[in-house]
Amino acid sequence: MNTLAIDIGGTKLAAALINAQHEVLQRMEIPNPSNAMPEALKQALAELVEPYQGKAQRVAIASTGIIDKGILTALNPDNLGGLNQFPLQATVENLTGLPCVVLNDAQAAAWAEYCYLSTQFKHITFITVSTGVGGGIVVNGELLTGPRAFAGHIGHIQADPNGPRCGCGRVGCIEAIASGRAIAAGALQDLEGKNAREIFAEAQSGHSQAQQLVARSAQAICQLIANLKALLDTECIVLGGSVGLAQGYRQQVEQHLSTLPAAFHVPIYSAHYQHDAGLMGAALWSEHYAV
Ligand code: ADP
Ligand code: BMX
Ligand code: ZN
Repeated sequence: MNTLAIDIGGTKLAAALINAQHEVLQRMEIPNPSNAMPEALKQALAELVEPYQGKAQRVAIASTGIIDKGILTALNPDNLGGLNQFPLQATVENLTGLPCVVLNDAQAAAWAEYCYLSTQFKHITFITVSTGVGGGIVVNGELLTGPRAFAGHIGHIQADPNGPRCGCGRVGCIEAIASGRAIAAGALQDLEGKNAREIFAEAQSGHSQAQQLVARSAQAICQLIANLKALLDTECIVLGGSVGLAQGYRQQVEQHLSTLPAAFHVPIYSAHYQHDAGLMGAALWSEHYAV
């Protein structure tokens, strides 16, 4: 049985075939059109699934946004061009003629990382620091999705009541301070217009404003982790997303966390499945549900 796994992020769409041995084959990526027109996402999905026609028996999708009963709604419309009530599951079932399972990208990644760690831990929290900041929570071996599929949207916990307005409409969300978009939005002078990847490269070569932007992000994620520890007594944190996996970032978060009281300490791992955690998690979830 091959699963066509799809990961819809605020910046990119990825797809791959995942076989029965859980190997990731024929991976590809295209940019997310980030357009409010549902037709733009539909076209991008058509382009993405086309090379896989006839090669898979089911589809599993991890997507940014609130994914409730197969319908995608952006919580932070800035990250997805304001898409609202997009019929994701039905669209992909029509495009491929295959059964399709859909869940939030960070919830999916949490499931993959939990499956990998399950002999060691029963309570883990995955945090993606990427275009936005997302989360997936596993408690006692169960993925929390919630009655409205909203569980784990930890990027929208308030970090600073005087902070920048978040695209979700709240003020000072962690996402508005720590995400890739927030890092880019905070850039001034010679850094203005650069994306988070470029700002990280500047920080590596000693640019002090770039270093401050990265440090501000890492500090906000550290405080989020301390809050999660107090709320859930989670046994470990798994960090993913391109910012979360960037060189030196996890170490900065660990450094800040080590300065907090011991009760808030929790081990932090980089995602075992790296940038494929969402793809793998969706595929494993579809097996779990045997669609
Ligand atoms: P998505 O949000 O689509 O899942 P990513 O996890 O790649 O995608 O996150 C995209 C964000 O990560 C963007 O803000 C981008 O600038 C930033 N980014 C990409 N590569 C790197 C890198 N090597 N170092 C730091 N930031 C990166
Ligand atoms: C946002 C939100 C979450 C998502 C998180 C990470 C939208 C469109 N997305 O908080 O659902 O899990 O970003 O998403 O409101 P990514 O695009 O950074 O991978
Ligand atoms: Zn928010």
